[in-house]
Amino acid sequence: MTQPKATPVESRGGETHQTAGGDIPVLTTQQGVPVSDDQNTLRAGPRGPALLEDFHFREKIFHFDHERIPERVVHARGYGAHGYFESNGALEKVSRAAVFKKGEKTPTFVRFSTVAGNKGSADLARDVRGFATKFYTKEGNWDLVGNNIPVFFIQDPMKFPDMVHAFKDEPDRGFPQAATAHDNAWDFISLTPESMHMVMWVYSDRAIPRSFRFMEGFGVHTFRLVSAEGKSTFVKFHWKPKLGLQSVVWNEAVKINGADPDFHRRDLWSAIEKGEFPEWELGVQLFDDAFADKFAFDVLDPTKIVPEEDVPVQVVGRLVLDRNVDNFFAETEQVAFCTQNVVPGIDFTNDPLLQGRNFSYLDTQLKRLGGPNFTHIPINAPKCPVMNFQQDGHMAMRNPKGRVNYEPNSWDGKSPREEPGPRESPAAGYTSFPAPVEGPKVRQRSETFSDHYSQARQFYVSQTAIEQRHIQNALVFELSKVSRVDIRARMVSHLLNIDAGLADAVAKGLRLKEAPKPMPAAKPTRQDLKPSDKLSIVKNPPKSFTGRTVGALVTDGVDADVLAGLRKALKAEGATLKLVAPEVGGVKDSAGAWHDADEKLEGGPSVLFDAVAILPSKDGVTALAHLPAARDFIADAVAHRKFVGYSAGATALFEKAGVARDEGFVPLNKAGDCDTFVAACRKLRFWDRAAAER
Ligand code: HDE
Repeated sequence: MTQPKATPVESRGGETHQTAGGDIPVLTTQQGVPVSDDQNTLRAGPRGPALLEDFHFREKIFHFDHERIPERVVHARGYGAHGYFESNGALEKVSRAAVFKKGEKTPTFVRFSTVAGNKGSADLARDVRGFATKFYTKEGNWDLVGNNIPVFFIQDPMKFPDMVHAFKDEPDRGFPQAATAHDNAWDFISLTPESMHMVMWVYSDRAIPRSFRFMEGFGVHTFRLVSAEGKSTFVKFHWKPKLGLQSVVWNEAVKINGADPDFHRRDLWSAIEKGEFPEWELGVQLFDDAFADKFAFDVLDPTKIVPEEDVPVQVVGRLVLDRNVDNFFAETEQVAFCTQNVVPGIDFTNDPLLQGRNFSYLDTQLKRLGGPNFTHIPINAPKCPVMNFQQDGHMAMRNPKGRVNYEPNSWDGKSPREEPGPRESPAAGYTSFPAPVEGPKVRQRSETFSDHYSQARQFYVSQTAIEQRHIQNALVFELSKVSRVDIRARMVSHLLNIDAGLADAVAKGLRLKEAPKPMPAAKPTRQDLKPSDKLSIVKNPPKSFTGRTVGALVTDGVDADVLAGLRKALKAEGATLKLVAPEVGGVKDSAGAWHDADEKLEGGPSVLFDAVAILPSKDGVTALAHLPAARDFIADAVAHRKFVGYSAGATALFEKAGVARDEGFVPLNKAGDCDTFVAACRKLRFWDRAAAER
């Protein structure tokens, strides 16, 4: 465990007035005036009216009234952590960026987020997750503002406000919160065929990750890397989680949102507090103009991927998150990512969405952080020298001395000057890659952006049967919340262009009275692309239970050896054991030893764990089986295809809960059985039980 943090008073202190007693700082106003009474306002007599001259009260309330800043217009709910990026040097020849030099360790700050919900919404909303990384490099800040899904809904930034309006709560009624299961969202989607590929991803398990630690990240757009010699290479960025990918199932997500709306932020925070630092590999797909020209899709189209089978992902470094924030507002809330923040050796392409983003992020920070000096806030300030002649403005914190505030000047010759190069010199300033540009001014979508169904199909057919069923169920769930039948039918028309089986399952799930016709497509000849195994989560299991948690339901008399064995086996795996008991105080084991519980049963449902162990004693199970929360605990674990370890005493609870044992159940009668149980848990889910699911 890390050391407890400094108390707020200490960390807010610095030099302080001391109390008469000596070592406690005196409370002061913002002006530093010592306060004698912080409990009572100044008034004319004990029962009289408040006095306007109470400057302490007025200042305190004034400051409180202004505590909130506008939440982000999208990605409002997020959670951040500090860490570092360590380069393995594989990109040294491809990019001149210092961040990619072999062995270079660059401090980073990452913020994960959901997109649609407000700041107080629940973590397990079905949504894209933001994965934004700020690299404080020696040559300035580089922001890689990505998502956990490699494509996007739209191809042109002009449509972003419409898309966001349609997805968020409806303007007349102000709901639903953090959900696309409503008419406006599906009206927009079904009128926007370019979103179909993204629809496959968002209604797959990718949009309900088990935790931030178990999800991939993507830069989405094609970027450029530029070498010291000025050679450009196209690049797509990937973050690959060291712990592998894992998602929850929808019924679990719904229940987690009730049981622990902070499930994802708590998970990240606790992992870092425990010293289990989450880690990702940074991977790149590199390709040149020749590949871009022959590739079946336009590499500038953000609704398309480049399959890993076509261009393999090469690992170029690792990201480790090893420090929680000290102050959520100062760091996570005030961090300002801007896609325009690039460093020498990293450049943009003409992806229209990326070009639009480059305007939006800078603009939105002005509103959110209140002025042009948001780069002075410590979380946004580069960790390399910053020297220019920009000055003044709201909250200016960097205020240089002296007379010179312009360039060129003829004063002391020590004020900053630009450094044009040569490019290969490490000191050379940022130069844009001189990509030739010509053409008429038009508002026109390129023909090469017009195939909206082929990659959507490729994603769908690359999934396992269980993952396909989850997509079908998600679409049926969402469209069942849409009141207009014509919108439901319009969506099925699109699905007919993706996969007949998918369209059929959704049409049946909705019970459409009439079978819709396929949507006329801009490019009617959908290509049947080769399936890509990398697109499936289930086909790429982590083969380890590291970083996961078992919830053990225990009563008095729990077998002391089994409990010790389970703790040991999980520790060896790098996993955690949490005890769930009828009372939070804890239980006494069969040897008479006391174990504090981590959760009271009602507050620790099985949805919060990756696998469960049901370990009541034979005496303890009778009372346990009477508790609805105990029956839900096991029934949900089974419905969510979790592995179940169990004591002999547990069978009475299974009977009461109407649960039948299968091969996903592992008996835990002695300490030695625990290794078998943990080995089973490495598969994460007993998917074979899925046969029972519709
Ligand atoms: Fe964003 N996006 N976005 N976005 N985005 C914002 O900037 C925008 C897009 C992403 O944790 C905003 O600081 C436009 C794609 C993340 O602070 C805003 C378009 C991708 C975050 C904005 C897009 C993203 C944002 C709101 C279409 C994945 C959270 C607050 C042209 C590659 C960053 C803010 C954080 C945040 C605009 C599309 C990722 C309004 C106009 C594609 C992870 O500027």
